[in-house]
Amino acid sequence: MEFVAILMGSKSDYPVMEECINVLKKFDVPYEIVISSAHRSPNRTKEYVKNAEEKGAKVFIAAAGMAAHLAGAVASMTAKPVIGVPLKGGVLDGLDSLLSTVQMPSGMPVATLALGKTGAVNSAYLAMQILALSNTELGEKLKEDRVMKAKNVELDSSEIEVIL
Ligand code: RP5
Repeated sequence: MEFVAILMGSKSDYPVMEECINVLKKFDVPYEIVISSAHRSPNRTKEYVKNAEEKGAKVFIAAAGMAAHLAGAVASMTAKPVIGVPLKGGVLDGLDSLLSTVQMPSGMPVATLALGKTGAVNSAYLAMQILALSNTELGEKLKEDRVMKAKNVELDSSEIEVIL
C-alpha cells in the first residue's frame, strides 16, 4: 500500500504535526507517523526509513526544531522525495531549524516548507501532489479543493467588500 511516512524529532513536535495528519485524513490518504530523532535515535531513524520504504512509503515528511537535521538525515537514507518542516522553538525561534533544514548540499534535496503550522499543512498538500502524479482520483480531489478555496475567497470578500 502506498503511504506518506512522517517523522518528527520529538513528542513536543506533535501538536504542530497534527495539522499535517488532519489534512491527510481529510483526503483519506494513508500515512504513518513516528517520533524518531536524527540526533537522539539515529539508528531508529535509519531502520524506520528502510522499513517504511519497503512497506510502500512514496514520500517522506520530516519535521524538527532547533538543529533540525532530521529531514537531511532522512534524505541521506532514501531516494524518495523528502519534505522538510522546520519547527519553531528554542531561543532562535525557528531560524535555526529553517536554515538547518533548507541548506542541503547539491544533489541531496529536501523540499523545505514554511516554519511551523503552515509548513505542516503544506507538507501534507505537497506530499499528496506527489502521490497524485500517479493517482488520478487524488488529483481530482486536489483540484476540487482548489475550486473550494477560490469560492471561499469570493465568499469572504462578499461579506466585507466595498467596490465602487
Ligand atoms: C528537535 O529538538 C525536536 O524536533 C524538537 O523540535 C526540538 C526540541 O525537542 P525536545 O527537547 O522538546 O524533545 O530535535
